[in-house]
Amino acid sequence: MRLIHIGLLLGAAMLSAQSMAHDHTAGDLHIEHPWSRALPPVAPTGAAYLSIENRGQHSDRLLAADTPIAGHAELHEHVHQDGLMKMQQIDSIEIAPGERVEFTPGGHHIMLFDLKQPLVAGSSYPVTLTFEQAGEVDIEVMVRGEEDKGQAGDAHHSTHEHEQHDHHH
Ligand SMILES: [Cu+2]
Repeated sequence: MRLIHIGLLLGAAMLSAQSMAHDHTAGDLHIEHPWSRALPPVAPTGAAYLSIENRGQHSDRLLAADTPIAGHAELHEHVHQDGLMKMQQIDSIEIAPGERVEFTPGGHHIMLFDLKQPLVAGSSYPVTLTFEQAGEVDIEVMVRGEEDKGQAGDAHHSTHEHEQHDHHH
């Protein structure tokens, strides 16, 4: 645990792509690049993004997310409705065998309500994911500032398509 923390501190100090590359494997699930966008201290809500790959033979479902830095967290998706982009809560997300589910701005995300601490660039916070099969999985989410834009995730999806999208509930 101590080694992990030192790694995070060094990564944050360098603000390099390396600092985002802390993957997590839980059974058949491989979780990559958990990150949040840095927000002003007054922001009441935030969002976390990541990708989950199922390298096993059996389907799993992400059922819930929880973090001590927020009053509560929900699984959300974006839907196009009447020409508008809207968010709505979903109960769970299936991660089928051999598939990768991406949580990205403008797509699925973990919505954080009643933030108890600001999302400061370079910091990180813990999130517990609950899966139907894999059970509870603890991950660490990196908070990225503007200068880190485009470094998380893969090049095949845009990270800035919906960055002006507000989270209103
Ligand atoms: Cu949301």
